[in-house]
Order: sequence, then structure tokens, then C-alpha cells
Amino acid sequence: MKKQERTKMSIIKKILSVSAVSVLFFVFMFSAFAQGTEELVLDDFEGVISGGEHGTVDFGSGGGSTVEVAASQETKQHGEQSLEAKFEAVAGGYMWIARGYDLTVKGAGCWQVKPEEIDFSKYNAFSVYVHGANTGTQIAIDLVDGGFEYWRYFINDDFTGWKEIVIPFGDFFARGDWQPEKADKNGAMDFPLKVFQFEPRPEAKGTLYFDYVRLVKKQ
Ligand SMILES: [Ca+2]
Ligand SMILES: [Ca+2]
Repeated sequence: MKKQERTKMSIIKKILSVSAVSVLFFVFMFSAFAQGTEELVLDDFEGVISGGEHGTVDFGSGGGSTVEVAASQETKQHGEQSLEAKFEAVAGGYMWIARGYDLTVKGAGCWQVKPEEIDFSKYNAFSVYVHGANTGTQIAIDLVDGGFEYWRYFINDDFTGWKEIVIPFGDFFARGDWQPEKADKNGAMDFPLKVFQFEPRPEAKGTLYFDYVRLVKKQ
């Protein structure tokens, strides 16, 4: 091979190797993007899970329903523990199990990141792992927006074991049955969201577990 040809070959090899790296880079970037890696952990229910005025969960009930919460180390999806809710929902009763900000129980404001520090434009769905027992229980999942307006979505406990529930923000509806007096009932989901809460609906009795609450970008 002449010297000139060798030089040509080495240039071609260089171009090919640089191209290969670029292609790999773009494939990597594209797959990272396509898989929707945008996600943010809001709550993993690690640490102390307690009730009462100085507790870490804002929960309660009325109309004869009852609910108690605890940390479960046996049944968990992520980390060391999950949020366990033992409940009895009777006809006409109600309950709530909430974590977030500006609630009566200030200690429930213990997300891994504060609402005002979240760029909500990066996400379009709420994700939570629920441990079902196939009881048929209807479970309301609520989000509270920046104007204290309550938004709701229903799921059914029609599965056994852990299941990731992903709910696009747009699938929540403004609650018509109840809103707090201070709510700005404008029918628009105003960011930042400040609270998420769960409510097993009547009539039902059992134990549910919740874990690994995230904001995600659903494709
Ligand atoms: Ca956990
Ligand atoms: Ca609103």
C-alpha cells in the first residue's frame, strides 16, 4: 500500500470511529428520551409514620368510618417500608390519608422535595404503587392544587400485590362532592400541587399499602 493510500485509510478509519461514537451517543440520548426518564420521587414513606397533631401523616375519618396508619417493613415496594392503612369505610362515612403541605398536621409536609422547588412542566402524571388484595374496594386518589382545589381519580382494588398506578394530571376531575371553603374552585389544576391523599370508599374493610410516590412523564 502506498503511503498516500495508508493515510487515506487511516482518515477513513478515524471518520468511521468518530461516527460510531456519535451514533451510539444519539442512540443513547434517544432511548433515554423515549423511555421518559423524567421522574421525581415525592415520597417513599421512609422514616417515622405517625398520627396526631404532631404526626407525619394527616389522616382521619368521619361518619362512622375508621382508619389507622402505620409503617410496614414486611410489605414494601421501595426502600425499607411502605405506608399501611387499615380501614373500615361504612356507608355515609369518609376518610382521608394525606401527605403534603398546608394541612392541619404540619409534619405531613415531608415530601422529598418541596412543592415550590418542583418544575411541574417536566411531568404530566402522578404515580404511586398500591398493594391490592383484590377486594373490589374503590380507592379515591386526590391531588390538591396551588389554590387548595381538590382533584380526584378513582381506582379499584382489583389486583393482588404491588401495582404501579400512573394517572395523567388531565385524568383527575375537580371534586364536586366536597371542597374546602378556602379553595379557589376555578376548575383549573394550578401548580404547584401541594398534597396527595388516598381514600378507600365505602363500603369496604381491609388493609392497603402505598409506596414510592413519584411525578413522571408519561409518553
Ligand atoms: Ca418506601
Ligand atoms: Ca384550581
